[in-house]
Amino acid sequence: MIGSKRILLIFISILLIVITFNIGYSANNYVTIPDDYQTLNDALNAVADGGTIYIRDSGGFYAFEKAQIDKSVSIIGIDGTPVIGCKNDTYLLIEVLSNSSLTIENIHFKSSIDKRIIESYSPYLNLKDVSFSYSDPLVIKNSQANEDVDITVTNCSFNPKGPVIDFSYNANGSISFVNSSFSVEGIEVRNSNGSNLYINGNVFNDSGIEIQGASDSQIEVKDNIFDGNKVIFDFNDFSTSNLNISHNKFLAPTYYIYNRDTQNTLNLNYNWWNSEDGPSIDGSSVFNGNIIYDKWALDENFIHFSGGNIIEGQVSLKNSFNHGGIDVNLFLDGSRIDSTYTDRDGLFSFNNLGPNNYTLTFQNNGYNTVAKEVYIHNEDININTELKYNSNLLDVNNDANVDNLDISEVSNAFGLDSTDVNWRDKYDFNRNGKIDLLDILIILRFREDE
Ligand SMILES: [Ca+2]
Ligand SMILES: [Ca+2]
Repeated sequence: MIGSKRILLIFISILLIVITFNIGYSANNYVTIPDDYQTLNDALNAVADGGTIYIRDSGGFYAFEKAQIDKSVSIIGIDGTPVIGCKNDTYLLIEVLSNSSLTIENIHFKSSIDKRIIESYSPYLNLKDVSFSYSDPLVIKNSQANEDVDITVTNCSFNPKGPVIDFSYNANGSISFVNSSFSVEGIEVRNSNGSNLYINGNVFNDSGIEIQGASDSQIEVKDNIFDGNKVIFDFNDFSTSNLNISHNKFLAPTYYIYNRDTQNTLNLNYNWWNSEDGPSIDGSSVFNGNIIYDKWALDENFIHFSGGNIIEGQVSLKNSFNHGGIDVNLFLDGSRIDSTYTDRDGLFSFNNLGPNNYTLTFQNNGYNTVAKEVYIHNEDININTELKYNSNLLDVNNDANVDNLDISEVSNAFGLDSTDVNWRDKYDFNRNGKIDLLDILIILRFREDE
């Protein structure tokens, strides 16, 4: 009897382990629609917190009922891009609750225009490679004050309705729209107070950006293309000094730009307005309110700007009487965008430069090249530098040494001046038009320093 009790105990223990294991296992880290579950709600119930729901593209259309998300979950399309929408009687497809975080990748949401796809109260929302057509696609809200939001929309497309940020409470953190496209309606921000707003690298077609309420935060609208027939900027109550709307291409022929905020200037400098003459405000375009746009790109590569800044300065050649002909090159992002030579006094300048990080190089045969990093924010820059000669200047007989043979060769030309028939520039190290003691001293001093 004791033996069989023991066996029973062992059996129960094993059973418990198996059950526990199964429970652990059944909180699935991965579930797939339609392989494991047919509906989004069933998949959400089955998936573990932190898990992933894969939706397989079957070539058809998934019509789901409203789903509430109250955990951390990723929803990812596989085997193509699955097309998903609301069931006929459903108004809202995905409600993201405040205690959750949601990632969606590679899904095409398609529903009639009166149906909302995502309404989020979560501070963590990450959409990537998601396209929305016809629907009321995305409304982002918040549920308590001073949360660190981290909302990113990358490589997504919205047509014809755009996403809406509509916070009820002040937030921290950031909201980013990156490399996405917006048609007909662009991005609407009703309130994003406190959180930074980054709108970078997007394409807006017949659309734009409406901001009402974005104080105490950074607003960056950079590297976007505004195309189509019209572009709309409508800013109101954006009270922040940290506003950067630059390096955008306004290609649309008509723009409606409103600044309804009487306290703050809407700074639209350093954009490309599809003409080297800047924005065209005659005809049907409207610039309304306190807006500045007196500096603009003169080319769509954003190299030169009307009313831009100057980099100027003076370069000297060490121990020389003449600083002309130094090769000065200007680089932006590794590409040479301009070049010039110094005059006799070593002076040079580049004009019409916009806000960027530039690199300047100063080159002259026989001298060590000098490179300088320059950042223009909104001011002129003055650079002074000196180039030091090297052995290439002084090794006049080209034998890779600076020695008595070079001194002897220079000495043979001693006393010549630049009007003489036998004159050779290369012996006149200090460029004073004479082969004299100073030139020989330069060799002697160089050898002492070595
Ligand atoms: Ca030599
Ligand atoms: Ca000389």
